[in-house]
Amino acid sequence: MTRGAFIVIEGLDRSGKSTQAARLLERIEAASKSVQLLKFPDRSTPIGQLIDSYLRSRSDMDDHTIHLLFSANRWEISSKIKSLLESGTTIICDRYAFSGIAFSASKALIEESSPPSSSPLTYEWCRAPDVSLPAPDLTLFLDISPEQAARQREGYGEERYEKLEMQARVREVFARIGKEIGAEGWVTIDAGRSREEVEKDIWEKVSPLVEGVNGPVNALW
Ligand code: T5A
Ligand code: NA
Repeated sequence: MTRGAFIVIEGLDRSGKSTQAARLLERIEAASKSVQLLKFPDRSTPIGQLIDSYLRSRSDMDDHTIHLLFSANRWEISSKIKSLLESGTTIICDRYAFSGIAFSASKALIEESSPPSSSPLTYEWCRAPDVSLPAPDLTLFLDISPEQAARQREGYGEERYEKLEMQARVREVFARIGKEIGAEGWVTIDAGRSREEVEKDIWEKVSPLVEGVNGPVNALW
């Protein structure tokens, strides 16, 4: 028996994740397959509303607290993810736990706003709350230089983490995560090209999985 594939799209801010997630959804629907698009943070839940307010700098929070809320926002949807996959639905997920680690682990080194007394968020500490969430079958990392993302993509700089120094650090942490996951589960896509070129590369990687995946849903780490 096969199940649905769990496909995650990751990348820096404004790398084109939502654009590509929507195109991928259309392609899979056009192939008459059952598919659902998810996005993290899911700003629609009560936890998601706290996250939204923080990202728009309408509220402040301790770095540990906001990190755990991002993770809780995934846990509150984790059983839905698992049952959708088991029922044969492919899931496309716009950001996941890897963003959680990359952004929180980066900010500790960058943000002057952290009070001097707060302990830094290490890579290991940031990873811990997401351990044993459903694991993606494939993560597509949309790679773009922070400079290019800022230059050619509208709206850059509106939210809290959209600053060049922060994004450069985030990119380094993503590279570390990609190495740990390994080439089978983590594919880097050059997102500095046209929407069509990026879409074509993504489809090449995803189309074999759309027929279904064998074996149980894995656990993250
Ligand atoms: N975060 C997230 C954490 O700190 N911890 C966590 O656990 C999680 C899950 C919000 C922030 O939260 C942080 C990371 C983020 O800083 P979000 O809600 O995903 O995360 O942010 P959004 O604002 O929705 O998305 P992004 O800013 O990341 O943008 P996308 O989705 O990467 O880019 P997209 O597709 O919206 O495109 C941006 C613009 O570029 C154009 C588009 O038309 C659009 O105008 N564009 C292109 N232009 C030229 N060439 C291309 N190939 C293009 N593709 C898109
Ligand atoms: Na987006």
